Amino acid sequence: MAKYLVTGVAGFIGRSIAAELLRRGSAVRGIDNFITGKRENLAGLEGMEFLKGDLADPSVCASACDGVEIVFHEAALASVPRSVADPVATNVNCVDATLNLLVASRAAGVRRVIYAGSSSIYGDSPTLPKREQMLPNPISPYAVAKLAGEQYMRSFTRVYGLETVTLRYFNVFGPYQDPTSHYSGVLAIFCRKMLAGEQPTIYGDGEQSRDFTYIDNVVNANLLAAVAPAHRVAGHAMNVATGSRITLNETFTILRELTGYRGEAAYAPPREGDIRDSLADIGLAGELLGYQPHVDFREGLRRTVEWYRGHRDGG
Ligand code: UD2
Repeated sequence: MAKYLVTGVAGFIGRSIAAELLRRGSAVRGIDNFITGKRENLAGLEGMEFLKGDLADPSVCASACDGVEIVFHEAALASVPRSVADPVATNVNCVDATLNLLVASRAAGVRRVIYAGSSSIYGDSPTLPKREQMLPNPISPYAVAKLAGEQYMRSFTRVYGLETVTLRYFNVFGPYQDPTSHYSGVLAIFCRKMLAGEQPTIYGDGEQSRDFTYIDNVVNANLLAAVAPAHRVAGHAMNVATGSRITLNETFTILRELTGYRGEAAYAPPREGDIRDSLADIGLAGELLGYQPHVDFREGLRRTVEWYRGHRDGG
């Protein structure tokens, strides 16, 4: 019987958590509906029990949670612009799915749910770095949905005693991230295009900044959140990031070195719902989990480019 459930296991974050759990010899169940997850991402996870299903269906959530002790809830319809184009789909796949999963977790006697929160909930307030006690100020429907998910987490701890932990991820990147959709993360898109000799597009003036976080740091934070004592972490939300930021223009320059792309970037108008600057204070995750980012931005980007170089077909 699986001890761990990973939702969104065919997405790059879910897949990376599952791979590490399997590497450590744990029994893992994974679920995905393949709306954005890729079947190819399940390669290497053969030791895992896999369920194809949609968390919007409560009976699917019940089967997924059966016998599980700890849930890593990574499933979501990510992307700010996707939510601007279709806010209802984002709500169904982020909010309804999360509530169904929590209800099923409670019914199945799951001990802890660790939730993939998002830095987008901080919105565009000029204060940097973002600290957890700041008032959330979501702009896009995606940010609203991610915030609703974390409020449900907190509620289920307070009302039902289910241990929940929200990890607010800051712009995660790394191997297995889908580079093929225009809703993909910017670094995945840029790596694929620049390795193929195609011109990337920067929306806005390129001076927007992000606290881009390499995937291994996020996996590590999740595993720490799984073992942290409940009295320290249950019902809490904390930033998971590197605590440093870089502009898109600077990123483009580094990627030119790493990929060998010699052209310039194209510039286009800023995206709706975009925020300007993002930077985390990671002190709370350090205090509550013992979290430290072990892989910095440059090293993470180097590893990511190498991975895409070996997977030119987009997977
Ligand atoms: C948000 C969240 C992030 C995560 C993600 C999921 C913030 C600060 N971050 O990421 O934590 O939840 O949503 O989707 O809210 N861009 C280009 N060219 C491209 C693609 C993107 O210039 O081809 C720009 C885009 O306009 C933005 C930046 O790159 O300014 C980052 O965009 P993104 O979609 O990678 O991530 P973002 O910040 O919306």
